[in-house]
Amino acid sequence: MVSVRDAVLEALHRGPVSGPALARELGVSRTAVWKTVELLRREGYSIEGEPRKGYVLERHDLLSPYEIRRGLGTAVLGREVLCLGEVGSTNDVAKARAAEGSAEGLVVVAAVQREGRGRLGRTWRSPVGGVWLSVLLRPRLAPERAPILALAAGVAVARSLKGLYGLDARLKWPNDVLVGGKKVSGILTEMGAELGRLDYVVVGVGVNADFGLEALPADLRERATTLREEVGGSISRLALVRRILEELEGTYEAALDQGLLEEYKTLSATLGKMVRVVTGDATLEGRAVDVDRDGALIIERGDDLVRALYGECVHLDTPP
Ligand code: BT5
Repeated sequence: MVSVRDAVLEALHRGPVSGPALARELGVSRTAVWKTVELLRREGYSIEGEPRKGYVLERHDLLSPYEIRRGLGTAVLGREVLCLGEVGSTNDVAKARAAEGSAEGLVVVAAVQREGRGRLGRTWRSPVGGVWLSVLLRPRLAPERAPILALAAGVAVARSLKGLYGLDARLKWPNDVLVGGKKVSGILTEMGAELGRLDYVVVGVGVNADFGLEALPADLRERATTLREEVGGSISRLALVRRILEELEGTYEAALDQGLLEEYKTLSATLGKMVRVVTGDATLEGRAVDVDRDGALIIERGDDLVRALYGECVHLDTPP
């Protein structure tokens, strides 16, 4: 059953409508409509009452499950959506829900992260205005192939930035998203596996969206950028979250069918470059020549080809 609240909101999304017309359409009293509009206003929607048109819903950037899911072009991602204010890390929330048995497709979005995490225990700065989201997946995939999902997320973000803002986003292996050589987005995938079987993968995506560089610490400002800086105007987090989910559903399926690599390679800022990759105990240096089906970087070292499945990658022929 659709609630009166959702029915009124849906009608307002379609365009201006008068109180009496809305009451007739929904089969409720005018007072019920008026009270619902007041409720929506308290939730943060800006709804003007205009003499001839009736109620008009102003453009907004409210992140709510309803707004994210409304007409979303996905079958699986976003089946359940949690929108939170301030959290430690959206990945932790999603992992806790995974352990409780939540289904594939759960999306967790937060306004601010106090303890946003990068890879290898690093910190991810997550001020107000960013898109901080995690998606719960339960793929049929061998655990060692899980890194390919991080690449899928990178491609999804790159496609979204191109599609929404025309930005030429590039991927630095494994999955930093760069605009103009600067990091605008980072991806952290974490998995739960048992006896060689993947139980879940949480794909965490952070995008510096609607804030200026001054919101990041000084030491990051050289290497990082934000969409607001690149586009030169405000960014709708709602539109971006929705687009990322739609693109990610496609790249996720492509990754499972092994149809993702060619696109990943064309977006790569790493292939062809001299690189240094530090994995746990080894340092590999040479020319990045390929990415294989598991998402590993193939490095040419003299006459040898060596493989890095994870690690920290530095481009040697461009300044860091
Ligand atoms: C990443 O790690 O790039 C993964 C970032 C993933 C963040 C998302 S947000 C939603 C979800 N919940 C989480 O807790 N995490 C995920 P890594 O490649 O290790 O890069 C981390 C490094 O990037 C830091 O050491 C800084 O140098 C830099 N950095 C930190 N915050 C940044 C920011 N907002 N923009 C650009 N660079 C940043």
